[in-house]
Amino acid sequence: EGVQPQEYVLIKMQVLEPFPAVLEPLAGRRVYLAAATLRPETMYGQTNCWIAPDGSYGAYEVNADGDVFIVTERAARNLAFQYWSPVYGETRCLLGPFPGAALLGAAVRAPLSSYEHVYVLPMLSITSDKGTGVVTSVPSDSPDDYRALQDLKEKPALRRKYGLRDEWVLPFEPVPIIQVPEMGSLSAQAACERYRVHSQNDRDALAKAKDEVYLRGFYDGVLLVGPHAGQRVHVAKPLIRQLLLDQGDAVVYSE
Ligand code: A2H
Repeated sequence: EGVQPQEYVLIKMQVLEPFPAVLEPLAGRRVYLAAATLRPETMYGQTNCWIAPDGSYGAYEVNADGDVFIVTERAARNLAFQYWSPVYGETRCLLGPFPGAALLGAAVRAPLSSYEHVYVLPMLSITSDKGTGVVTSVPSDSPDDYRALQDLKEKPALRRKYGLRDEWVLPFEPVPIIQVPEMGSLSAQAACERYRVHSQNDRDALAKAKDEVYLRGFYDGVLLVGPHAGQRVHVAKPLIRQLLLDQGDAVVYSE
């Protein structure tokens, strides 16, 4: 953890019924995978939800309304000290710990996404030392997300290894949501091709692609979709963040 507090937006990705076996005791409740993001303005482009298959997660009651968040234990402890916890400083673990792998293939609702629902898929680079251990995937604008999704699409053996069905992966194409001059409207793909990122394990090439996409997208990017279409990313970002919070589709989380 850094010296400065980091403020994330947690996107509430509601788990749709029928629940995966591990969540069956929670049937009938509002259960969310809470994905930590620094880029709320990109939520129009969500295509899936990432978890660490070998990571450890729990289901925690997070407010007086009985909402349940699936996050790491570390994130649950931090959440319990933030304003919307039912009892200050106290976590209420309903289920867990269970491995991320138990969530693979769950269908979730992704707020603002053009896909009606998306699926939970594995990402090996998720660490348990920041955010919630849940990451939402925006392959149009995140080289990490683009390459991890491409790996699953291009490698049937990788899908088989994790027991993933083709229909959880193959239909989900990156959505053009931000136009960047000279890079087009799928800047993560453009940068991964330019820097020859051939797998999510090409860490050096991936780092270069990420630097370019983040800088260019934030300062020169223009939104293509939603109520702020036509506006610059850095202008639209706080507005879309607030829209997600007002709709009840996101909460603020710091650590
Ligand atoms: B971002 P920082 Cl479109 N392990 O959201 C690995 N990555 C994690 C994580 C974890 N435990 N928790 C969050 N993240 C990702 C969107 C996005 C993100 C876009 C572009 C860049 C980007 C969609 N994925 O992040 O280390 C989440 O992915 C660039 C850094 O705390 C989160 O925002 O600075 C970001 O990394 C938080 O990273």
